Amino acid sequence: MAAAQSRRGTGLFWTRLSRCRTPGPAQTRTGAGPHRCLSSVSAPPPPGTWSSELSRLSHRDLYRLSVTNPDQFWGSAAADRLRWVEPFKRVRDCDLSSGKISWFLGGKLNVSVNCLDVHVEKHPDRAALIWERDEPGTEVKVTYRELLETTCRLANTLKSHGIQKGDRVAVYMPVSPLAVAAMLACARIGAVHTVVFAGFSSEALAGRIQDAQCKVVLTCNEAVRGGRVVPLKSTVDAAVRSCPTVQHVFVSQRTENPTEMGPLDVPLEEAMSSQSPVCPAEPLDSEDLLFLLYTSGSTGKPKGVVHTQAGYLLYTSLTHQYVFDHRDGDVFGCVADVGWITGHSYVVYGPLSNGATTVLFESTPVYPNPGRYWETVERLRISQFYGAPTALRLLLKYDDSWVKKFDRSSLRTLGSVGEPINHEAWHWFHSVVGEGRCPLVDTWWQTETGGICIAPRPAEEDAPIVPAMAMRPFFGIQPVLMGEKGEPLSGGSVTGALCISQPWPGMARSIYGDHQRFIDAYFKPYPGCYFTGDGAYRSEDGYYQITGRMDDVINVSGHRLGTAEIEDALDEHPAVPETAVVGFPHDIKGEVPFAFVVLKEESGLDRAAVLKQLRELVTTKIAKYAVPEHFLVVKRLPKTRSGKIMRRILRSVAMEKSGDLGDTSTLDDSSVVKEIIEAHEQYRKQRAEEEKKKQQ
Ligand code: 7RM
Repeated sequence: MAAAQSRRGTGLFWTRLSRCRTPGPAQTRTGAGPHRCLSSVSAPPPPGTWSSELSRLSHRDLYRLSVTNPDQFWGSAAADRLRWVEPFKRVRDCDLSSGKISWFLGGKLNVSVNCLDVHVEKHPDRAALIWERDEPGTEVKVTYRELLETTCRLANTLKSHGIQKGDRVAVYMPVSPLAVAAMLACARIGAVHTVVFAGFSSEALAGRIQDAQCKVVLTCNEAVRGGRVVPLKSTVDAAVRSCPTVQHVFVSQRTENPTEMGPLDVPLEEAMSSQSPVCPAEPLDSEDLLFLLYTSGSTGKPKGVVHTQAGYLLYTSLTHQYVFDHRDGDVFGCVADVGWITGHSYVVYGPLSNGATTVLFESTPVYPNPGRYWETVERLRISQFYGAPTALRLLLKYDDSWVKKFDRSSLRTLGSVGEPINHEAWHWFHSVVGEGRCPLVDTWWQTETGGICIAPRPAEEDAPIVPAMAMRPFFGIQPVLMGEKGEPLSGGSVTGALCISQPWPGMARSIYGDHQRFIDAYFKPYPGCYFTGDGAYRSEDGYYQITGRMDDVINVSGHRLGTAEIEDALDEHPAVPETAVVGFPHDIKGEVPFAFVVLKEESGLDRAAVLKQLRELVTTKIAKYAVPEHFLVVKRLPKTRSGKIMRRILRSVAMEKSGDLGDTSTLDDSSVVKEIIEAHEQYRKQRAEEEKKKQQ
């Protein structure tokens, strides 16, 4: 009876839909103010609705449906696209103002089954992974059947070492089939993975392990990148010394170099070989934790962003298919590291849930030469290439022949992620790499959004891609721009704080161990809405363009960094009472940290030595890429009467825009500005001289 009713409801809905005029993006935005998401009580749509009806709709109609009837849209997508052990009873129960977000309530499923078993049933011998190893031409293919077996052996290994549902597992590994199997093995048994980018220092790793209270760590003896070996095991050793929760460290042998094994260490391949290649999948609640991923915020402490099972999987699966125009048999090439959210969503979960062949890129864009990406495209016949603007900006400096000598005819879609893509990089990517025939999707999203939220939809009817923008909200995403007084801005040609007014299944659910911080950071600034931390511009046509962060987060080579994290590291130096770090433009990295440093008034202080120690501090506390490119020693920092550092002024000085400092009336002592400008003048001269010497 219930099913019959909602079927009739569906029919009615379509009649209504077919009669209304098609609103363009400019129209859909009006009225999209900060809403409370009312808890939905409607029953899930009947099975088959997605496959028989919705998937045939145009993108425009799908978008309209997704915002007018999210229960219908997401309910049918979830019912038909995912395999459930227990069907869900309710599509969503959300209230953004209190940070309560639940999707597909009452349902049970297993993410690893959806990424592996369902495809093994249909095409066991299709390549799930192509591991593009550091040395070109040494790629390794892993079929869906093999990946399932490896995942099960790893899952059984974890189980036999006491890992149970809900336990946290740290993964500190380079991009490799075992890293993917580790993530999926956790998903299979209901453990929660937290992948830590293998470029982070031992202290950064330890901080994350401690916060998540991980029971085990999975790592490799060494990583291989750009022809060099990078020790990983020794970094883990140093980290776990201060991590009492860690009971075992599993060590995989990426290279043949011997590894010193301690009492916690278990050789991973050996342990797996004695395990069964079959492991029953744990049925998990839609809202059980799938993973934590630490990301930088505006405080010194990175936050463990929480993602859960069904909503995340559905969202990555749908975005992967629609944004990239993924089709059966495609080879999907996302060159991100699995240590970042892009690696989670578009190397692992999105592509595998769609049965794609996904590339694991272990190398760098310039190893052994600047043709590496395109030689890989030719050799692996890559259909979609998804990368970061920072790499493109680096590559376009070389001769175009590095691109043109390779066959790129397999490419169908190009994608960009992580930071704004400038016009030069956009055009080079589109016309040189894509020969002008592949749509280029500039995808905006965040660790917290789980998947792509704003991107062009090239497959949409009469929707041209405007270089470096034309970004439209994905299904279910309702962007709102907020003005300075917190009011929603309507119309085109406006710039404001980018918020999203309705929940979507892929959004983060919490910050691990600190739900209040989750609410405060994302839902308090604009009550009832998710605040992204970014600013954005909306054109007359209703397209969005991201203008950049509005908080103290910077983006170095597409890696997100809190300036406070760097300041905390610098402040540990005994001769440094105070520092302030701001973002400074860089033509390849996008942004680099610029540090203003106050030194203790000590006689005989060796400045050069202190600065060297400061660089080392940041390397050991965070990572190499976080080391400031510029250090400017100043006597004092500009502060308000309440003692807050005015970073805005420092940014202007660094950018040499000191003629335009804005309002300085709240400064405690305005003479500090002159002091800093003079110090900067001197610094500039000194840098210029050093440059000259270098060139001679
Ligand atoms: C996927 C990812 C998120 C921050 C975000 C933005 C910036 C990401 C774009 C972009 C302009 C883009 N997650 N950002 N994509 N800015 N255009 N297409 O990068 O959590 O690591 O970073 O990155 O500032 O808030 S992330």
